[in-house]
Amino acid sequence: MINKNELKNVLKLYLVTDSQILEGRDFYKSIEDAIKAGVTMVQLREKNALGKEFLEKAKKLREITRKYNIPLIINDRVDIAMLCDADGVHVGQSDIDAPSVRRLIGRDKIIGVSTRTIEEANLAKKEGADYIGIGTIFSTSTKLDAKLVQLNTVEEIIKKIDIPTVLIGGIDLKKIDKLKKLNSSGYAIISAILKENDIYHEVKKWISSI
Ligand code: TZP
Ligand code: MG
Repeated sequence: MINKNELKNVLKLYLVTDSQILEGRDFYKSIEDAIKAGVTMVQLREKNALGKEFLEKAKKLREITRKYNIPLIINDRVDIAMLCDADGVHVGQSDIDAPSVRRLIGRDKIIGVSTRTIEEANLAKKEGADYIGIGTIFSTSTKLDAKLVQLNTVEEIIKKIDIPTVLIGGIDLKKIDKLKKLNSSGYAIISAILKENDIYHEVKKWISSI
């Protein structure tokens, strides 16, 4: 069980999964390599998997993340999170609302909510989110329907709302310097890590630059 006071630290380099980006490379080995190199939290995000496959992946990732003492968050699916005893759930604006998620998963688990505006961020905090995702920061081919958030809005949310934050969307090592001054607790990354052939080496580079 993760201590919520640790949340800011574990958001630092938050790996979000996408099996498509791996293009046939081994899913579990890829995630384990990233964990060994230092990612601080993992979110299982499976937009195309049916329940059975999703649950199987969640259980296996639970074993791997436990071995390294890394929190595991499940995207969208509260049922899967409960069944694999994940550390929490991440929901977007069109998913089950945070208070309902809380009723199901209990007060000790983590709820993350995706936000794009100061109003959404305020509401997420009020409704009991433990952290908020802010994005899309830069355009990305990983999520084509994503809408960009201006950097001054990101800055305003981080300054005005007292809640751990993670920035997401199109973030890579070249763009990270631009974001550091915003003082987000961390960064959520898919392709800039998972598209690399040497995931371990890539994560090491991230660790030294953030
Ligand atoms: N939500 C907003 S952008 C995004 C999600 C899940 C995709 C982020 O992926 P990448 O490859 O790091 O841009
Ligand atoms: Mg969602």
